[in-house]
Amino acid sequence: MSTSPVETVRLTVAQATIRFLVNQYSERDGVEQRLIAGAFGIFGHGNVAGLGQALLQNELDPEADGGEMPYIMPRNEQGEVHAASAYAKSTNRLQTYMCTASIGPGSLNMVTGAALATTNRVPVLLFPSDQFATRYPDPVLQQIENSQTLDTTCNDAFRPVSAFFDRINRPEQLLPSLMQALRTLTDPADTGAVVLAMPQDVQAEAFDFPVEMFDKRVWHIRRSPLDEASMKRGAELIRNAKRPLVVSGGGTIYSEASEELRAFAAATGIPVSDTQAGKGAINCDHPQSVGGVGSTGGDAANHLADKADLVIGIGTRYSDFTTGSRTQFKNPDVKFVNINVRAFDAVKNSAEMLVADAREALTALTKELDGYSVSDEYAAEVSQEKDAWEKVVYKHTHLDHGPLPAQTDVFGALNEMMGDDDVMINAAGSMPGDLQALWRAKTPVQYHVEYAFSCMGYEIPAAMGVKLALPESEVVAIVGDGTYQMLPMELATITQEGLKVIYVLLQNYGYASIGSLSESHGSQRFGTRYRVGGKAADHTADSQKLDVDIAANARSWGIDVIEVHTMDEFRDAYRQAEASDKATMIHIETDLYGPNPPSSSWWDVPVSQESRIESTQQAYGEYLESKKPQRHYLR
Ligand SMILES: Cc1ncc(C[n+]2csc(CCOP(=O)(O)OP(=O)(O)O)c2C)c(N)n1
Ligand SMILES: [Mg+2]
Repeated sequence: MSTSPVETVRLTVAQATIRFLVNQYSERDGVEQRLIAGAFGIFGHGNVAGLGQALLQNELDPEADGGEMPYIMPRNEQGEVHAASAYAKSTNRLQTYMCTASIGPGSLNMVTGAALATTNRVPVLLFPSDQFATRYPDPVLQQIENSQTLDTTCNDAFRPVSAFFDRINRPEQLLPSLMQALRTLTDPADTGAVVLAMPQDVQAEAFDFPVEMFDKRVWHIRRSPLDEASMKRGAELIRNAKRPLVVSGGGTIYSEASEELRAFAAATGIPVSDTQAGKGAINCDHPQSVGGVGSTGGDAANHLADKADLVIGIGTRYSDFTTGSRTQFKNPDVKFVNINVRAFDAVKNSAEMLVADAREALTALTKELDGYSVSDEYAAEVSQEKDAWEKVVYKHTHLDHGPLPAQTDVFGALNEMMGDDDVMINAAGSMPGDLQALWRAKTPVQYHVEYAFSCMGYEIPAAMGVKLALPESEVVAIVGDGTYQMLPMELATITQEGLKVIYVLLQNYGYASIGSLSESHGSQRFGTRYRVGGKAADHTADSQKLDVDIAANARSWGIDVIEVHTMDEFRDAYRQAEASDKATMIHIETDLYGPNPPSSSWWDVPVSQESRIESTQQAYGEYLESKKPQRHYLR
């Protein structure tokens, strides 16, 4: 019984959630789009009759909700969240998908995906199902019973990996919770995984919701301007620097600040290096573009970073790969100016904080620095470094290595054949390192490497997310054999949805990445090769190689597979895959031992201080040496 004059509509909590989400839009720079473009969901007793019923009702009569919430049935809950993250990344965080999962294991399968989204600062909206709020039938199937408290469920595991977490125990909580959820999703500084745990009984419970709750609502994605005083301080530091270097991260791309970055670099002559998330914001053929920086960067950027007296970080989190675990910036006087929407990131390395949107800040700084440019000597050094590294890039992408091709030859061929607006995806293994050093990106869309969480298994579902976001682009995911064996199952979803994507499967029978890391750190490639029988230490015995037929396995999900052995065959296969309207995998065996591009950086991976093994003792000595330049950057 309601005494309120407010007009209401009787819906279940799940139905109200879907109707609300259908009517939410994001807007930036005057362009509006649906914020939640669709739903992924795997059903069980936790959500089949709640969110499942609401999605069914929407599919049957979308007009009643004010629009469609297109539903896709994925195969694995981790996969669905990866796809949502990839979708969000491809739309520069202006749109995402919602994901629902059943209680217990289904929901927990989303935790890794949630962590990936939060680490990468991309929005995903997750609805894990939860046990009964009323507790009548406890313990329900898949309920963890905590003997110390009844108000903790397995979904509390989302708390440390979420940007926002809440549990809807009563229908009245839905609106305030949804408002905070969408505020977080659309906040450039706070965004990440937004998690609303939904008890199974509450999902199905009806309530008289105010009709105004379902009016169209537009979330304006703010561009925080740079305040005058910060801008002056930043400009002053830049004017006084002799060897400034920009480190451009994902924030530049999400802010769509490419043009402003290119103009800033051209006007000032300041060289621009990029991180894994930032590659492409400056086009590789821009005179000031010096390529990847840090542990997997190239010599041009790293030599400049070694001596930089001012690092201008734009939209970067300064991961250990970017800073060479705090050894890359060797100038004892090095200072930092950080442009970031998030004060948490802006303060890193004791920087002068320019808390602002990248595009706003770059526009203001370019204007303020009118007439300023770096010295002729420094400009000449920048272009020499750039030219020298470009020769190395060419060499390492045209090795003609044999008998097995090097993966860098595959990357070179792809880089030459793919269009500027096509998307190359990767996340884990030895590939991201080679790609950051060697890939030449001309647009901010082309290089999609998830290297914040570097999660094996991202690539296959990510291709689905990117293709849904960018249907006109050719979407190519490079997949290691290790990654494939970890999470191949969204290939079935790709087939089901008729999505045309291309997978490039690099078969090297194990972990090239961790194998070489292990070897250089004294652990002799232990446990890094797929083998049958014998001991894990016998990694070199080819006779023990476990020959999983990934090509046959991939075919079994319904996609086409082309098996190739040479680079010429690879190029032909790519053209064939491109011409096809069906998802295709190109399967190629590559050399486990590289060769990989030269490195002028370091990555801190601790070596055992004590050991009976000589290789470990030797590696420990080298480790101590490499650690010496490690700094806190306190100036
Ligand atoms: C989910 C997950 N588990 C473990 C790791 C640690 N790890 C990083 S790379 C790698 C091996 C990747 O193997 P593969 O896909 O074959 O690529 P390759 O190293 O051969 O290039 C592992 C186990 C990870 N990044 N993600
Ligand atoms: Mg491998």
